[in-house]
This record gives sequence, structure tokens and C-alpha cells, in this order.
Amino acid sequence: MDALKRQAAAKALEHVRDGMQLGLGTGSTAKHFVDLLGEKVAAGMKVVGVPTSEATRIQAEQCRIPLTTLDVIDRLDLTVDGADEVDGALNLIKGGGGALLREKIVAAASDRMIVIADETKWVDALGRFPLPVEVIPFGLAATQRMMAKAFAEGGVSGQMVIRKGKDGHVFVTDGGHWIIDAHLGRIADAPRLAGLLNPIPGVVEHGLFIGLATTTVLAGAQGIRVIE
Ligand code: ABF
Repeated sequence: MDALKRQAAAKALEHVRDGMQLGLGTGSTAKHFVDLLGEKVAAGMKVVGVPTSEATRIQAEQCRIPLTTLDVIDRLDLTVDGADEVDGALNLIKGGGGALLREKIVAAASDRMIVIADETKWVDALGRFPLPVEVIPFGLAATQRMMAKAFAEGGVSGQMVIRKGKDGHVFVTDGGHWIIDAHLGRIADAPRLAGLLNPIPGVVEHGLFIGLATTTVLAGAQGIRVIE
């Protein structure tokens, strides 16, 4: 599986050109991309990156990839990131790694977004993977009631679980928020559900990435598939 992830990352690297401003994703697949990009930089390629998490920032610094922020530059040419699920419309579920907020800010500031994944991430309909929703701890029960209402309107329902870290404590995101993993099952209309979650005050962001990915590179036993 790791070899497939690296193949997908290598394919995405073919789209990187000298001088590009790049969004650097998070997760085990994106980690390969940052690694390979580091090799290009060591060989003389000039790029600048905006990392989507503290973990990626640390890795990119170790790889000596020059970094910047979206306060300094206003657009990115390309973001390369992983995903938890991808559907035929290139809508995504992201956030399994807990970095969805920065990932969405960076993706939205990019002219193009290439999703890199192994073929197990490709689905007919999103929702088998629990939907991560980043929330403010204040008033959590009220936020959950509004989320349940949005889910019902969006034709889904299921358990909402506050994410815990490996240490058994509540998982805290890079932004200081919590994550609720919503076990919804098949989401028939992901864009509609995203629209229902967006206006809830305690919801900082959710893991439905609608219309952001422009290309998906899927690596499988049969080879690499590029879907646009
Ligand atoms: C990030 O990493 C995510 O938003 C997604 O949750 C995860 C995918 O991880 P991996 O590449 O390790 O499967 O991109």
C-alpha cells in the first residue's frame, strides 16, 4: 500500500514546475510527495510551499523546502494532498488526519488541486468513511443538535463521536478545535449536505471538499489512473 501511495505522489510531482507556489498536503500519501519534492529541491528546483499542518511544516523544513504563508502570497499554483474518500465528481471526504481546516483553506487558495491516493479511496458515494467536522468546544451540545438537524435534512443520520487521540484525551486540532466524526453511511447528495453544515455557528469547517479537486491520481495494482 505504501508503494502505491508513493507512485501516486511521484505522478503528481510530474505536474510541478520550476517557480511554482505549492500547497503541501498532510497524511501518509502527501508525506511521500513532500519527500520527493524535497529531492527535487535538493537538485536545484525552485519552489515555495505552504504546509497544511504543523506535521507537514516540520517535514518540509527537514527536506529544506522553502516555505511561506497565505499572508505573504495570495495564490497557489497547485496543491497536492491526500484524501479519505474520492467520488466520481472528485468530491472528497478529508480530515481523517485532523488537518481539514488548513487543508481546505490551502486548497481554496489554489488554482489546481491534485488528490493523490491509493485505489481503496475511490468510492461510488461518499460516507463510508466517517465525516470529520471540526467544531468549537463551547456549546458543543447545541452544535451537535444543529448538526443532527442538518444531517436529517440532508437525508443521512448516524452516531457523532468526539475524536480522541492515541493518549485517550480529546484530539485537539492545529487550530485548537475538536473534531466530531459523524458515522453517516452513504451520502446521496454531498454538495447539499455541505451547504447545510456551512452555516452552523459552532462548526468551524467540515471534511466535505466540494468542487476543489481538479485531478485525482489513483494508484492501484493495475497501475496509475488519472481522473480529471
Ligand atoms: C489528509 O490525510 C487528509 O485530509 C486525509 O484525512 C488523510 C489521508 O491520509 P492518508 O494519505 O494517510 O491515507 O490528506
